[in-house]
Amino acid sequence: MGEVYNASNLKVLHGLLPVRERPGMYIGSTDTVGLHHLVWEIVDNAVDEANEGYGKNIYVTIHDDGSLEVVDQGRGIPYDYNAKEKLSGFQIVYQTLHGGGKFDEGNYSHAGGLHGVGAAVTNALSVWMEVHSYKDGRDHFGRFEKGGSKFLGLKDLGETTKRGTSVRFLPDKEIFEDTTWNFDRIAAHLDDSACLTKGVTFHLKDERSGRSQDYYYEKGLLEYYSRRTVNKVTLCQPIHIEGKSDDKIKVETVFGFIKDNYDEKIISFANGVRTSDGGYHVTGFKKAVTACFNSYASSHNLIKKNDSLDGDCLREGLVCILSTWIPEHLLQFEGQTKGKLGTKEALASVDSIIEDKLSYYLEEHSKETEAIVQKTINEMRIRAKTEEDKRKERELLKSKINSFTLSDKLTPCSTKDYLNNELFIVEGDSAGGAAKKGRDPKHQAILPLRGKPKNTTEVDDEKTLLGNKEIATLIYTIGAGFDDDFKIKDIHYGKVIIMTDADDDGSHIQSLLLTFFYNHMKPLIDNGHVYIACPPLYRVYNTKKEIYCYDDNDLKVAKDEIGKGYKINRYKGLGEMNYTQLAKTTMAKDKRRLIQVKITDDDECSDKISLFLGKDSDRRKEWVENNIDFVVRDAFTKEVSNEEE
Ligand code: TSJ
Repeated sequence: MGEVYNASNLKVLHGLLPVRERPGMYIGSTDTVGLHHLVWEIVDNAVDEANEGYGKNIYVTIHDDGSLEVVDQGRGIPYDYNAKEKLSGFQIVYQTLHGGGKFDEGNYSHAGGLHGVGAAVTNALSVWMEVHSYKDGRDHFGRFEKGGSKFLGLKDLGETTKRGTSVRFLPDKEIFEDTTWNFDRIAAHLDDSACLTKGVTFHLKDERSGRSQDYYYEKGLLEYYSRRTVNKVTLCQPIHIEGKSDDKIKVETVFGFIKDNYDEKIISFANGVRTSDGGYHVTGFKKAVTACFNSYASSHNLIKKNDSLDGDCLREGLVCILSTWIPEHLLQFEGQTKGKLGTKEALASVDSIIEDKLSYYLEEHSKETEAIVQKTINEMRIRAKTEEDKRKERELLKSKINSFTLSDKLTPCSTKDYLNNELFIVEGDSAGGAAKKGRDPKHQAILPLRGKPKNTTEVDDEKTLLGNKEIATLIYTIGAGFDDDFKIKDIHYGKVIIMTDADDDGSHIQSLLLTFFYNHMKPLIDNGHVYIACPPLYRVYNTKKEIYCYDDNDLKVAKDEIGKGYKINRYKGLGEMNYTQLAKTTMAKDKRRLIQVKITDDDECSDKISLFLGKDSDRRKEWVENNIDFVVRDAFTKEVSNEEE
């Protein structure tokens, strides 16, 4: 009987070759991330079937031989001959790249698969694949080999009481760098799938270690929400809304507000795929929530007639899980990593489903709603106040500067040849002293800054800066105003040179100053007036000669040049140099090395500028190093003859 392969089915197809030739196009990569895509392609098909209401269990087994098996309890894959395609159902699913595993229009299938060709892609990248379709009381079996190019025919293995599909495959070592399955990675995916497919149990078993774990969410998203908000004080019970729009878009969301929390956390999915960049479904959600709370607030006289609640303020403390299922013909992903839902219809659908139900809900839960509205109003007040604070502080600084008499801290220079004059901003009073003595008094002025502000927060840092007397001096000294009033033609110095040590304090002061210039005197940077001084790292000398070195290459050259019997001084900071050394190196127009500060990417810079003021000095330093372009100017490291010393 059906115990033998049906010879007419024994066919060799080469339709899958493109997948083997360019696996990256189909599964992203051939590393471990790509390897696991093979599993998602198979599992997601089983999940789709469960989602349609067929089957309550999905079994995933990592076998000892390196193969992986997925079993569901669905309708079983159609195995019969398809006259139009002249192929059996098995072959269409596993050996062709079009259409994938779907025989009907499969309304809400997963889109996790890269091009919807799921099972065939996995087959193409496997040494072998074995499939059982338990359907109509019979067990139909098929085996593929050599990346799906060889089909050994369909076998009827006889009667069975089972229902469902089983797929087992061995990934090809010729394709993947490493074919070792990662239990935790698979577990995390199954956990996500379980949450979105409530009532279905995912059984994961690892024969290699004997480990096994089940994933089951009775209430789906609601439990996911509870897990995220455990131990948190919330302003309301979780709000659970479900619905389906006219264009058959299904929406489910669970959300709530956490007290005294300022984050907005929206975890969104479209057809079982995480949309980490949001998209139209998220926009629809925000629109509905803002509208409902606004209409509640005005109809209950919680806000004035023409006022409205700000959406951003409303969403502070929001935790939301939003899952949408979009009919296949409407489903569209955008963005480089396809992490954004591009289905425009989702906006109106999600908006109307949520608005419909949420407006009733709010009326029925007036106490909680009022607390959330109050939180929003408070937040709006705080924000308005912060703006007001900022304005006041500016005014204060302005009045300070206008009434300022030159601080005795500044050591000015004697000529008014502004563009040839240089202002050295020096870290610390002692380095300031040396700089003062070593300078060219005609053209070089010195402004010492005190040690860095300690333990400052984002806001405090800016405040410290603006409230800092030296900064006020700096603004006055540069002489061209600041912010909107800054006039580049009025600057009193052609070069503003930051001279600090190459240590953490030095780089903090450096980034504070650069931030200050960026925020309040941007044209100064744009026009190339801001520089960073580079003190030498070494002095190589003998009794006759000395050479200052600014990097290791200089050092090599200097050692050769001085020759036998050279000696080396290594400088750890400006403090180790006396004023004559400073005068001969870091401050000498013809010998020093200066770095001109330029903004490489302005947009990026605006985005990241808050980083400067944040707490993380390592990240800040890294950012300054990566994004502010250091262009070496006046780069002279010539030999210095030692006349006096
Ligand atoms: F990935 C895969 F294709 F290999 C695969 C598919 C793997 C696993 C574990 C399960 C499945 C799968 C496919 N499970 N259930 C189905 N169902 C169908 O293909 C199917 C069956 C009947 C009908 C019908 O309209 O009668 C429709 C479909 C989509």
